[in-house]
Amino acid sequence: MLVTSFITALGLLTASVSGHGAVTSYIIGGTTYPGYQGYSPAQSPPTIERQWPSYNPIMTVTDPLMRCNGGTSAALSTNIAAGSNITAVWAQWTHQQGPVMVWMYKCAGAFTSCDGSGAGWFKIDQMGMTAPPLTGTNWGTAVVFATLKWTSRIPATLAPGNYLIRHELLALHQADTPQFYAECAQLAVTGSGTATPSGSYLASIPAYASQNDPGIMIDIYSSTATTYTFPGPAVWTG
Ligand SMILES: *[C@@H]1O[C@H](CO)[C@@H](O)[C@H](O)[C@H]1NC(C)=O
Ligand SMILES: [Cu+2]
Repeated sequence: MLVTSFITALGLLTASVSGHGAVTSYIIGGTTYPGYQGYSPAQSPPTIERQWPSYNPIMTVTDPLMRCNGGTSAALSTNIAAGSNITAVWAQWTHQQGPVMVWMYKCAGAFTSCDGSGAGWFKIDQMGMTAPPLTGTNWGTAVVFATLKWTSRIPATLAPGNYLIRHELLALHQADTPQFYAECAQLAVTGSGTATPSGSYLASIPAYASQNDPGIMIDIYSSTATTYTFPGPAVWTG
């Protein structure tokens, strides 16, 4: 019993370190901004990325860790012009079934008081399954698997201000056992845009959808679906 528990614990620990993943840096306009390195090394210089505790998956869409993998602050932020691109970089990633969803949240003021609460999150980008089968590799997370990167454009008309950007990988390789991975960075968007999303484009995180949403609770091995429907709101393009 003790031995079994120990082996199970060891197995989980090994999986934590060798599998899974988290955003570990960002590239904007050819400049790399180091992100937080949560697991190893445990220490990290000041970054634009909110600190996160581990590479481990979040198993329920209602978990408070969903917001920014638990990260509540970062020492730095960086400017980014509306209409330009940001690339998130993962040090490692191992799953190929499931969507990538990129979200933003407009802070009311300073980053230090920006907690991401309320229905202020909107999607700027996402990629689900571009062609069946569900068990194949025509998925957003398969792009991250192959490149360890994901590039999105900040909507050109987005009003300037302080924003959180949140990169979410939803791994669906285990039947009816969704795994969420999400980290956030702090961006000061510049430009002369005046647009901000409203209404149906906005959601709260955690709980932007139900755990039983068909895009979350899915058995890709027994389902015969030939398309994938994302959980959460539609992408806002500005
Ligand atoms: C910016 O990102 C978009 C979305 O990924 C991509 O289509 C476009 O090629 C990128 N542009 C540049 C200059 O990298
Ligand atoms: Cu994993």
